Amino acid sequence: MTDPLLSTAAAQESPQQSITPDDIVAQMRTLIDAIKTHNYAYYVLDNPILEDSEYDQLRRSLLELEEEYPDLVQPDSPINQVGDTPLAAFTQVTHDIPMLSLGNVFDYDELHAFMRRINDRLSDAQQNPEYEIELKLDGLAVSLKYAYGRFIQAVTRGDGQTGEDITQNAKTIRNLPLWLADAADIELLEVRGEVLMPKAGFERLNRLAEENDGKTFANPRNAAAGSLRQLDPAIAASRPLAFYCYSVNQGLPENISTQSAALAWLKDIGFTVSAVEVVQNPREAQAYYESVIETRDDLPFEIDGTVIKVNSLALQQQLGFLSREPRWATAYKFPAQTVMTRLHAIEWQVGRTGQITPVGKLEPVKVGGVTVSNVTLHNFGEIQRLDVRAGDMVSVHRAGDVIPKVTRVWHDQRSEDSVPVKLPSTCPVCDSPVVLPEDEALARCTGGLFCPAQQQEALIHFVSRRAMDIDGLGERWLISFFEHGLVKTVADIYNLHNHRDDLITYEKLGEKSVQNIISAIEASKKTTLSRFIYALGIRGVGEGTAQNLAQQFGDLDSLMAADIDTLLQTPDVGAITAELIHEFFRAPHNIEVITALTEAGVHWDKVEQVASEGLPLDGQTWVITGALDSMARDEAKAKLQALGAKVSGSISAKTTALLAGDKAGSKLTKAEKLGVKIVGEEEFLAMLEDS
Ligand code: I6G
Repeated sequence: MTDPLLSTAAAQESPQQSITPDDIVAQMRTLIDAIKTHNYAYYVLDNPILEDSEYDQLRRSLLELEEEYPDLVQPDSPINQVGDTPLAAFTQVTHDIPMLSLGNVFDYDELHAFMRRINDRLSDAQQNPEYEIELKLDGLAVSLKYAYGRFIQAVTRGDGQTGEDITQNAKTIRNLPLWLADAADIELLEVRGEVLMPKAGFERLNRLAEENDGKTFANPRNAAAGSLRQLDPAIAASRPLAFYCYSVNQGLPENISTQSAALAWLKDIGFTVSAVEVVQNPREAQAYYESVIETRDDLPFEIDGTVIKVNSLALQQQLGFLSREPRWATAYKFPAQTVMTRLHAIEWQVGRTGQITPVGKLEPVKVGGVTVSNVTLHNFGEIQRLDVRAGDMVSVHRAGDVIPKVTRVWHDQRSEDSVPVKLPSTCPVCDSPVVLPEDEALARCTGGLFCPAQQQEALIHFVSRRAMDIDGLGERWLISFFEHGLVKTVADIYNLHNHRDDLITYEKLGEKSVQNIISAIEASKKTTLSRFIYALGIRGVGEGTAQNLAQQFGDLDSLMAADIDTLLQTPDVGAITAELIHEFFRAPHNIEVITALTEAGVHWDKVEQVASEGLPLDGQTWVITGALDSMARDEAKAKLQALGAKVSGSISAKTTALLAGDKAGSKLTKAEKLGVKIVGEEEFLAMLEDS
């Protein structure tokens, strides 16, 4: 992005030109407009139109002009929007007109009742007035004052009567106008609105805090409140805040007679306002409310409802106030998206592919309009991250169609006898051992072939074309046989011929269809070792890995007996997969099923293993550590193995060489200690090239 404005300051240095004050002001105004446009795009729309460096240059150009011509500094110059000196405390300010709160409605009936109450107070001629609807932004209400167009004061709502003077902080809000040229003849203009932090800015701020081990905020509203409450305006200036105006409380031009026109005027004179809709009746108000619910996730800021106001300002005045709320306006709130409840228990569920996930059992609670009694806690790592225990009070969040989530644990309310959660060591369904491979988030049940929670998935995979290829035993029949209890494990498939009558009775299959199924099952008994390994459905073992395992081990017994280091010699098998294979063959139930399969007659021809003899690295053992620039470690491993080397996971005196990439750690130290040859990535690539 280049911008002709970037050269503005340089142009004014030319000695030939005679520059008038008007020229300088024109240059300043052009720069100010460009900076404001960028500020709006960046802070309000989160859609920057300039590179950071270009933006900085615009500001520098303006600053240079202002330093050289201090008398010409424009009242709305954004140069000052970076923060003054820190304050010792905020001053209390009494509002000229109290800052009231709004009543709430939560459904159509309540909305209707609100409008009926208004009708009850209006004359026959005034019945069913027009309403204006705005978004209810989830920020902090503030009042701003302008004297003859110049921003002079910002005050928080406080208790409604008295708030805190946050003028210095408010001045740093990039879309808050410091000068209103079109209101220069208004002695005192008071507007009110919300200061908020747009979602994208909030996420950026929290990400930055996390990277620097700083404090993160629970939500954009807290972040906005925390930012406004900073005594040091420089900190507030560094926060991505925005101001959205929703009312004029003093100084509105007399020709403006409706709330919607007041907002249009505010927009015209330089304020940011959110969407405005004018409706004629409760049905239209309801339809708009529902459309906002649909699109709320696409908005750049968080909202918690809509605000419905009688549009006529005269009628507003006539209706007046009831205690601390206007009678002519109400918030139509969205169902709460975050609520607190008690987490009674944490149960472990086994997924169709063996993943063990913790599920929180909640005291049922309404969130985002639906009752929630279960919440996924995703994995053991998430439990540790949240530090959540059975019995804790938790905040549950549900937005749109997104599944509910625990967003906060109220540790200060924890009972003293609560105990930390432990990962179960055995599967809650089949009792097989549970593994949590290093670097993996999900724990898994190792009883793949036996575990009832996984059996249906295991069956479908087993008969599939690229596995045992039992053509004729389609998924539909298989699931039905499973549901009727005719097959539980994959080994039961080879016993179906003893249930011919059941097949005919349950599924109303003809003799011929049954015979076809049984023949297909019989034909599948002759297979290959690699298909059989693949058919077992071991996690991480796809077709390619199954072929490599068959080639590496030659027979099933050797594969089943292999330890992790031996498994790691197989091309394509990394630490996680090696651990999963190892565990799979240690689960007694899996062995039972495999034995039943071979006893039923499943067999394969002997595997022809390709000898590594004569290959350049035959007889050598390599270890790989660190990150390689040119390829993944698995690829490097496959290349070494293709050259005849064995690749091991640990360094010993028997290691021939260590291939050391970037950030090599303890393996490099150990190799150096043992005098093992160390090969860098360049040398390795040259070696591949040579061979
Ligand atoms: O707290 C508020 C938020 C939004 C409001 C409000 C509003 O309009 C969009 N409007 C009024 C009139 C009041 N509070 C009192």
